[in-house]
Amino acid sequence: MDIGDAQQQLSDPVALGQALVGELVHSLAMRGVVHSDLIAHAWETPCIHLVGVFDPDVDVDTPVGFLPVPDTEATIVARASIIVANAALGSSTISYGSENGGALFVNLVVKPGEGHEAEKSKGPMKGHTDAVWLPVRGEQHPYDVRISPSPDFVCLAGLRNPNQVPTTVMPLRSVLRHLTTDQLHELAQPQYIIGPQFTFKKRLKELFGFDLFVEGSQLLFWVDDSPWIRYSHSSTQTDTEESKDAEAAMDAFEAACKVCVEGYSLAPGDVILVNNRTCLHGRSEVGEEHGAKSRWLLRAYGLDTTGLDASQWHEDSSHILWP
Ligand SMILES: O=C(O)CCC(=O)C(=O)O
Ligand SMILES: [Fe+2]
Repeated sequence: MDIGDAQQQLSDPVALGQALVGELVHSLAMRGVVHSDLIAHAWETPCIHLVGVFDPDVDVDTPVGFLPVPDTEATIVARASIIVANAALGSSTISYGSENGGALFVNLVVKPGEGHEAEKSKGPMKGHTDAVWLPVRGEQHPYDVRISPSPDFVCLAGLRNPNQVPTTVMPLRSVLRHLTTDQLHELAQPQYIIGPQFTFKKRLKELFGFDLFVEGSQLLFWVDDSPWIRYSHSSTQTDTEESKDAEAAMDAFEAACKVCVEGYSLAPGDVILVNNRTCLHGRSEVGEEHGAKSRWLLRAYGLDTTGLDASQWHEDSSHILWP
């Protein structure tokens, strides 16, 4: 297949996922794996680490920004691997129009220079869920009913990771074991204020105005007896005038995350799917090195889109969600 054909197929991830998943489900069945058991397992596992699923030989330097993703054989097969992995879990590979122009895949790399974005790209990340300003699946956003849920899965493909910098995962059930019943109760009250993560901020401000804080948000949810979380240290606040207990519960939660860290070092050719409901994720410090052969992951999101309304999709796209 030439690059043009591959680009064409990647531009319709729904069709590509459907085309590839049949074969995958069949070969799993030959090994005695029942498809519905695989999906159930994915929801009981904080992070699925697929080792050596694509040939990572990449003949271009590591990019220095989220976009563009260079079209090479390795990045194409990495992207197709994520699309089929999501499809196997009953998820669609999706993006949001307000983040990175709706790009389905972005480079996670070190950005050279100074300023907030460059610094963030080099540093460690504490436990967070991605797209925290968006509601969890099943909840409505107070600004507009069209606002789509945050992703169920954060999907990362390893192209280069020379210093084996781990992506960190904090399973929520382990974190919650460190908290008291009162703290759990506080976290599940609609009393927190959530701001947007920086990758969404500019476009969301254009759409909704300056004050993007969502008040009255829960951080902890119980969905069919499973705990779900919506949290980012930098984007989650309390109204400190009234809510000392709410703030203390958040501090205890933050401390508990620190003692529940598991590391997943993505080797070139690996894919991980981190559950964005039942765990938090972050990473260790990356360092200054950029471009050349420095760390390079691709990221996409997976979401069960079956309950979404037609108005939540961007027009003319099978994968870009609103906003
Ligand atoms: O670099 C990593 O391993 C994870 C990065 C991440 O979680 C993010 O960019 O939101
Ligand atoms: Fe993240």
